[in-house]
Amino acid sequence: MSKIKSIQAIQVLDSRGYPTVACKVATEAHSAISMVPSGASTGSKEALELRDNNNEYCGKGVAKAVDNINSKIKNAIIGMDCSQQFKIDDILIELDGTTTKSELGANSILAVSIAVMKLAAKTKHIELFQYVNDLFNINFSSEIQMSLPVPMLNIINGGEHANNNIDIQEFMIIPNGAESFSESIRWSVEIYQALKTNLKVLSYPTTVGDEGGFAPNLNSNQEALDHIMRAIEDVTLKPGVDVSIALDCAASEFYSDGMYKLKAEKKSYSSTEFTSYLTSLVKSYPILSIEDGMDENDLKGWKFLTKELGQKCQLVGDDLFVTNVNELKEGIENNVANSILIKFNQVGTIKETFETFLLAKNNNIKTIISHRSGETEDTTISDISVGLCAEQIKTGAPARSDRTSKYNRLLFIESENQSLDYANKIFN
Ligand code: 2PG
Ligand code: MG
Repeated sequence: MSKIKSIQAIQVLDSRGYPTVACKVATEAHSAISMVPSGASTGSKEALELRDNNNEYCGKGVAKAVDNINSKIKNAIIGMDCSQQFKIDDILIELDGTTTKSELGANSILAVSIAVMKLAAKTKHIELFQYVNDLFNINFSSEIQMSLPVPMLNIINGGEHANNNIDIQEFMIIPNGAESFSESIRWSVEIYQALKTNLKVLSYPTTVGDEGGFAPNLNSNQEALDHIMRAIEDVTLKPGVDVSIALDCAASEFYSDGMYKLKAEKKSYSSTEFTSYLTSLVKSYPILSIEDGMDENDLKGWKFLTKELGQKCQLVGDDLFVTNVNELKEGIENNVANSILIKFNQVGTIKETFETFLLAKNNNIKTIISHRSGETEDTTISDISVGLCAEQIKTGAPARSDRTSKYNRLLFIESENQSLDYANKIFN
């Protein structure tokens, strides 16, 4: 028995300089700390992030969420065995009692859920990724293996993540030809630095956006793609063979009155026209993956996009599925998208995150474990990606410690566990 002896939450800062919830949970012998991330381009059906909305911290304080942990949540789970993750998560869900976690806040609930999981791994003296794997397999009578994920690295930032004119939120590289996780990181760093040099030469600013990618003002989305192609070639890698491209359109952010409105290009598209726009990009560039290519409520658009590009491309539902098992079920029934972004703060507990992941696995939906644009030094998502054998991880540029901490954790896992598979076969 590893009884929880103490739970303490405080406000700390995230990578955007706003408060977020940190939680420390301890047994007699061990303790673990979690910090929750926060999104900017959030899906409307995400679990609620409780903010104070008062005159402190520009209204972004999380004192209420912290208080909820230090009072109600603490009273409910103190004395429980920290290895009873699913039971504890059930208690948290019940204590909140709402479908959106609006009573206690998904930020308070998730902080506890993660800290409990980390603590249990420590009490068992095993690595977190190993514990994640055991937890999943035992609870779902499953036999998933472990592997290192293929990274998707965001090197040009736009949309809600940057103060520039680019409409597409994320231009990412997938080093799909690399033989190992460390090789994929090396290639990505070389491309990132080549891109920086090229932007400098062209007198573009090399300041970065929320996820560490460069954020210049450009004339079009194609221009961003051209810069990336050139950077890949500059380091003598082959676009499409060694390194491919992924986009997160975050299309809900530029969809209004039934139209997709691109401000950089001063153009407006219906969902059929926007599908043709994306199809032409896929024809001209080695794009392997498109996330949120349509607005989260544009079902007709999603169906059309999936029909047109679903065989050629990974089509990822982020705002569309919000890591919610019911939303994913509906998506499967409607045959929209073929991959899912998994973000635990969209749903609020480890248990629910795993349930969504299980449904995806059982339906051959590819899984991408993801950071949020507001991050901390917490690297739990790296361990989750390995422990759940997720095909991919998306965690920003290979720069800025809120992003590199996740890659660095994976580099350590790789170096200490040489027998782990690398999930590169998915694209090859
Ligand atoms: C996304 C995420 C992470 P945010 O849209 O995929 O890149 O952004 O956390 O702002 O929702
Ligand atoms: Mg997204």
